[in-house]
Amino acid sequence: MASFEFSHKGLQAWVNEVADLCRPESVVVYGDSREEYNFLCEQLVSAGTFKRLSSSLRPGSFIANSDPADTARVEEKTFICSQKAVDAGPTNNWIDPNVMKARLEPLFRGSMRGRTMYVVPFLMGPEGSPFSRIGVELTDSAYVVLNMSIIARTGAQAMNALGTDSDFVRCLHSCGRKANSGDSGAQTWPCDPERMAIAHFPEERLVWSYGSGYGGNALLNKKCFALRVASCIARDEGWLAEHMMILSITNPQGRKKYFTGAFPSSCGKTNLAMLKSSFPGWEVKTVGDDIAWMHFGADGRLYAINPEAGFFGVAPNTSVKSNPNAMRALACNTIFTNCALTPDGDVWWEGIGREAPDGTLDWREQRRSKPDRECGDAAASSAQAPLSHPNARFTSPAANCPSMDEEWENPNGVPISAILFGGRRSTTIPLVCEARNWTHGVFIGANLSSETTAAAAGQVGRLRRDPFAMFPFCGYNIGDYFSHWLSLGQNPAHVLPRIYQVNWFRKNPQGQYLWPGYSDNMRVLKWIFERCDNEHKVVETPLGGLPEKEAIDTKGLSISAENLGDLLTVRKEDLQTEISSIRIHLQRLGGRVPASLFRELATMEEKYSGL
Ligand code: GTP
Ligand code: SPV
Ligand code: MN
Repeated sequence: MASFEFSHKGLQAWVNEVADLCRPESVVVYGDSREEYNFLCEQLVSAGTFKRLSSSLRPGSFIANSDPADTARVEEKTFICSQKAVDAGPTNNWIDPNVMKARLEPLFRGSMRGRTMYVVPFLMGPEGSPFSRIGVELTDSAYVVLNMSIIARTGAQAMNALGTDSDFVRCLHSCGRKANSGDSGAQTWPCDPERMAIAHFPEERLVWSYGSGYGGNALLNKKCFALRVASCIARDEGWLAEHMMILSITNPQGRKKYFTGAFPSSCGKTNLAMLKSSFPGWEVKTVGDDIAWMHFGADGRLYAINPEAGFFGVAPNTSVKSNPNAMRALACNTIFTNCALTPDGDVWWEGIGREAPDGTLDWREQRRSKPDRECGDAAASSAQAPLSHPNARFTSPAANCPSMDEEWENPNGVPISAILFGGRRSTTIPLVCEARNWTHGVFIGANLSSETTAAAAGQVGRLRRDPFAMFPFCGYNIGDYFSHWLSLGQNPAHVLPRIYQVNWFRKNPQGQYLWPGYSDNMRVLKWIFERCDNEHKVVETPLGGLPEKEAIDTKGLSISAENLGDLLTVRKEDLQTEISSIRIHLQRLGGRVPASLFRELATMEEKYSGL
């Protein structure tokens, strides 16, 4: 049992308290040395949770398959337990904090029996940055520890930051065990999906997660801390914690700008952040692929840091063609979850760009042979059960990624020139449009929408409004969140980034994408870059300013004039539906939605009537 002495009294007290409750067999502090990392990998190989991949094809890498009932974030079982229900607001499941604790305590009681409890201090953000924050996760999952050590800064960097008295966010995690599963703790993927709960106590800077070992449910540094709890801290302190990628773009004259972009889960952040430009002289580099913490600096500009140190990226459709930088990042020292395993010890997924060899094991460890082994787009082979799970993921260190920007760990962050909002919209939303001003940009963010994806459990392809891509991640009342964004725009000292809406996913009536996407998104980034320098005219529409057709550089692109026309057309009949859908959405979000967003809706309607 806990025989550890921490010089940090608060940490000591909390570790003792949790060990008393969860009754682990031992308590181990994870220090992030090579030896500790390898030891845990070996342990997971012995337990059957990990399989080591071929050391020549995929050195230092492992594959894990989760329980089929534990493959994605579970939004219905995610709670914001603020003191008052109204502070959690309409987008969150709320339960009184005392009620939630009384419900979860019996589940945590003895939940770590027969297991080790790992103490994992972690730092979110670059070492020495005034914007970085500390957390400690207590977990009974070695799989979680290893993933955390890749996507967050664990070990000495975190310990040093913690010191003897620094504040930290408390993250308690137990996989639990299914009722009647015995006490052996020997399952390869322990979990308790029936009783799973991911509970946030924002006022206490505390997270309790029980019953899942997967992704954002269990790697508590990521969505739980860096978005849900951090969004509350950011509101209190006047900054922003956002579900945004961060990239840099350099033009042929060597001038560089940084953009952030909010896209809902599995809607293209990682791919955009790692975009490989095909335009001579233009270059894109990566700062972050999922989360941005942003602060206004002394010069009035908005600066962003990436609080993470690695990627937990969507595997399906990642290929040398679609995302060569990600393929390099996952070439070694990577953990793959719910991918398929080839007979020669490599990973495979739909859309990897080559055929699956005969005898490939699918993510449920079933051996598969023709005609399942089709190569192609994940969606195209949906007639067969896919070999990889649609939310299969790779966990890779940023240090592996050849496109990291030289400033990606700048403690002060990088200055942001433009903010992008995008989602999967098969109709209505054009390839790109520009917000008229900050308030209109906040209106665009507030109404962001997408067809749902496999990143969260539930139906895929259903249109939902996902404000700022934060619907599942904003830790407080979304109306207050909109007000927070609006208020930052009212400070005359602030030099505001421009705001854009983009849509790579518009389809023709046959269901085919109109836009090639991926590296060709560069053509849109280039237009935005030039707009930030006041180049080009825009065509005013009720949605915002569209590019003139010839302003999008299509050199070397084989796209029909008709398709490009469709991508840059705002249809009156589509707008009518969009306006009523936005009205329902904003009304449903309730009384705290700022009046200025309804005024923006009225303006949109006026412009629509004038068409
Ligand atoms: P999370 O990690 O869940 O937050 O996802 P993300 O926003 O980082 O999305 P990601 O870049 O991983 O892309 C998700 C899926 O969309 C992958 O299967 C991509 O191949 C696909 N995708 C990304 N960009 C594009 C694009 O421009 N066009 C098309 N058609 N698909 C894309
Ligand atoms: C997302 O769903 O937005 C992700 C994956 O980035 S997870 O970490 O599981 O939340
Ligand atoms: Mn994400």
